Amino acid sequence: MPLRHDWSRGEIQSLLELPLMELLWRAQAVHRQANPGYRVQLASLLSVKTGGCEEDCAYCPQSMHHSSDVSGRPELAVEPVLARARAARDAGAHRFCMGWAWREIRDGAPFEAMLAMVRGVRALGLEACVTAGMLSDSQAARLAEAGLTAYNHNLDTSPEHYDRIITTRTYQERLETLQRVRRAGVTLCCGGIIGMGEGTGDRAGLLQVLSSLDPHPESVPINALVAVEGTPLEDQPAVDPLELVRMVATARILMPQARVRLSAGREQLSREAQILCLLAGADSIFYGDTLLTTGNPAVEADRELLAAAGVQAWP
Ligand code: SAM
Ligand code: DTB
Ligand code: SF4
Repeated sequence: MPLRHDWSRGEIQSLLELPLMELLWRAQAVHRQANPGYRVQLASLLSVKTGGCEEDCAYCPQSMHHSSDVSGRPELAVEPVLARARAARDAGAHRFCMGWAWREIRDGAPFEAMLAMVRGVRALGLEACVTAGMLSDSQAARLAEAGLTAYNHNLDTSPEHYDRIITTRTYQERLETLQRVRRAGVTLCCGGIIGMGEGTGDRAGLLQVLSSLDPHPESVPINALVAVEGTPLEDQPAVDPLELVRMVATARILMPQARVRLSAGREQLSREAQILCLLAGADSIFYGDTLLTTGNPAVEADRELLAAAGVQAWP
């Protein structure tokens, strides 16, 4: 089937609302063709610069606008980061993702350190991903030159719901950042979060924008909100795991070749719910005991999960 970039919001909403059995069947058919071995990529995550961020993303414990601001942790230097990357590789990870709680990248010593980290991670034989907010064309080019595999920058939600979640930067600015990354020849990691009070129409809206990108993002993280105390979203009810299954399945159908990453929120999911997400077409998980500032299932638990599901770690 040819890849489509013209899915309408109505079509996407109809997929999201299909009877679950039908939705899973369709997603599996697409997934089986795109990834016949059901291989799952293990990506490890490390927060290099934690907290004190100028943006006001309502979900994020790293925003200085919230009482949950987790600043105070020292920014990590190149060597300790590469030691963590080596340990992640030795534990079986294939991708190493590094986060900076920045509104945007600025030139200077921390950016030079970021470039050294990217080169070091690549030299270990790992894919390297960075998430650090907005960037300029020349910064994107320098990251590409350092060997960066992917840049993560999420759209998070629909254009309509976005203003209720973030006021300090616009949806349009996010789209422009994505274009800069693409123009530099770095692959895109771009997805969103469910459980932030959005409706099904908003979820369809997010997936509509993602699937209209041409080419599709190579990587699409689907996060379930981790409601952190001190953030404006601390009292959001937990999302129904089946909603996450629906989101993953629909992303898989719309973007057959993308790596659909079952991201934040796995600690709140049963083993069976996670396996349903794999069945729905998720082909990557974050691997390691922490995400950026919150928890993630233990490495041993994830090894058991993959064994129970009968899927292989990538490659
Ligand atoms: N500051 C950079 C940025 O926002 O682009 C990079 C780091 S930021 C923490 C990366 C992504 O993590 C966000 O775009 C958001 O989708 C996700 N995220 C942050 N806090 C989360 C939470 N509490 N629950 C689920 N996802 C979250
Ligand atoms: C993404 O979409 N999810 C990851 C990664 N990209 C950087 C981050 C999840 C963060 C969850 C909250 C935290 O641990 O601070
Ligand atoms: Fe800052 Fe990123 Fe958190 Fe938003 S999501 S507050 S930009 S660290």
